[in-house]
Amino acid sequence: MKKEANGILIEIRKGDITNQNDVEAIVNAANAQLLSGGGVAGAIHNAAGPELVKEAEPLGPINPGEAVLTKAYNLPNKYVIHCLGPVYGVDKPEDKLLAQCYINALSLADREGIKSVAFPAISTGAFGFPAQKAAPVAIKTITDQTQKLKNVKTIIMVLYGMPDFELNVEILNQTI
Ligand code: AR6
Repeated sequence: MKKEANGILIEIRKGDITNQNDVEAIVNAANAQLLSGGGVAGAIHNAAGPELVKEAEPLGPINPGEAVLTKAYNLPNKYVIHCLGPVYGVDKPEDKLLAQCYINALSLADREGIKSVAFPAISTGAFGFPAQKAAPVAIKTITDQTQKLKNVKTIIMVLYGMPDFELNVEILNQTI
């Protein structure tokens, strides 16, 4: 499902973030130490290979809402943008910190001249942010940021499961 805002394409996809062959940068739902882990981070590090952790770990630790950039190694992308989402109920205010992930990832991508960015649903797995609360924050923040971006032309949300995919489609339809 695709919509346009300020000349930028916003797409909702169902799929695996490590399998986005047409995207320049994918976003990692990282841990503070920028190590491998479970969920998205584990899948990204497994697919990228051991070079990724060598580049990423010295850039950490990062704070909730922060984003840093590395190469993507064996992934089919050029870059990985590592974001630390808030742990729900711990890092507050959760909504603001989650929005900062999307804002900082997109502005970093834009500064680097990156044209397409794919996000997973940051914080909605191990970090416990309810999907129904995270989706409007993600979609609204992405839509707001389209006013500021010069280089990024495509922003994709990649949802792993059908309920999350349908939820994000509904929220995008309500937003634009
Ligand atoms: N592609 C797309 N989405 C995925 C994939 C995938 N391959 N795998 C899981 N998801 P999570 P967090 C969904 O836990 O909540 C890690 O251990 C998943 O269903 O990856 O920010 C790190 O090391 C969920 O909806 O990220 C951190 O310690 C969403 O992606 C911690 O978890 C995010 O789930 C980060 O937790």
